[in-house]
Amino acid sequence: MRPLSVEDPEIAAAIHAELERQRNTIILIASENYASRAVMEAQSCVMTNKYAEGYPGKRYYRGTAFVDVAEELARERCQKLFGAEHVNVQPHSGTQANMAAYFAVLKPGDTIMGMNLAHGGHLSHGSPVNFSGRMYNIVPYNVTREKEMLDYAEMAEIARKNKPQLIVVGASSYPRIIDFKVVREIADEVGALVMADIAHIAGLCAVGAHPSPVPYSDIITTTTHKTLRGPRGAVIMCKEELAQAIDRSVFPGTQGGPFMQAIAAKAVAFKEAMTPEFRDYQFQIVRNARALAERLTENKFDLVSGGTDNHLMMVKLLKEGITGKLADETLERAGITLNKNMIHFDPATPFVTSGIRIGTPCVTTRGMKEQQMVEIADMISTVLHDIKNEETAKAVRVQAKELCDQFPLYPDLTC
Ligand code: DSN
Repeated sequence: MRPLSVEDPEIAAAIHAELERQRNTIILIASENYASRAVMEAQSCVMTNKYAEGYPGKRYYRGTAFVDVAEELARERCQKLFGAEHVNVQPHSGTQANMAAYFAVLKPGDTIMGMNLAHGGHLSHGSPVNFSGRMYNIVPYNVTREKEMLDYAEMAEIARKNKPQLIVVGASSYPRIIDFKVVREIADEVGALVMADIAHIAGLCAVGAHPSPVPYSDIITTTTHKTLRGPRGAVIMCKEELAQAIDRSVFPGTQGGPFMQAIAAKAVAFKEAMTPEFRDYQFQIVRNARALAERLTENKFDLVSGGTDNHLMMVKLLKEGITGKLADETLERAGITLNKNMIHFDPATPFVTSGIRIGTPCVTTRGMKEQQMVEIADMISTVLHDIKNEETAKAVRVQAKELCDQFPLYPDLTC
């Protein structure tokens, strides 16, 4: 029972270095966030020791009274937060949630319509290298070349032609509002179910900063660690009539013992998400994204679809002749962490790419507002416009650190 720093100084040092990295760099990865101290405490608690296969009140192990309390609270709070009919809080990750959802309502070989990964979708929405693309007949839909947004008329055409059993709607790099109501209408016309994967925008949906998919979806999956700002993990929400199929598909269908410490932390995050502060935070994420996008546009960068309605934007670097890979590597040396990303009709490979994705959840959690977004946009622009000059990256690194110092992160944590 020795402390980590004594038991395993190498891991303790790596954790400490990661804390310092998070403190001292500007993190713009659209899918990341900083969980609260309470969420992290719950996530590293003694519930990690407990096996609890099954569900509250019907477990395959004894000694589950207290983990049952945590799982019931997580379910109830998530249900209330989103207005969902049924919730399963056990999925370990977004892809596992999607797998369980597919297994609940589809047979191998059934047809899924999902957003093309290269146009902003997710691996688990039917990429050929993922289980989803290998097990199901995938019919992708795209954004248009002109507006660089979803074209619902084209989506309807594809649905009429292919008669999917399931339409998956949701994205990992799409900067615009998704019209869940129209997707429902398309699905109803062809007799398909709708699954909304709101991993990126869950926090926004919870407070009305993005329209909710709940009235229009049979199943909703989301991770809990992105805009929702909880622990790493996922949940599935669904209509009451699918509750049993979803629960069976998670356990015993695709998972064994749930991570009870993660479920406790999800419960904490859902409680936090019902506060007025969380609501303000989500709307500030969107205002910050808009301010950053506007300044990048003023600085002559091209944004996919010309801007953003949510927490992220995609910058096309074709005109500048810079790859996404060179951009994210150089920006990291300048103290700014973001990721390269395919843009639609990208001539480069997924490992190189012609774009970068920028998101505001992390910097907004630090308390930054529109004024700081302008400063960050200018730092990014300075680096990208002088990408071969290492001195420029070094100078921006000093500015990035100064900005981070004004918005301290986890001031009381030591590791
Ligand atoms: N890998 C996540 C992202 O960065 O968007 C999605 O799961």
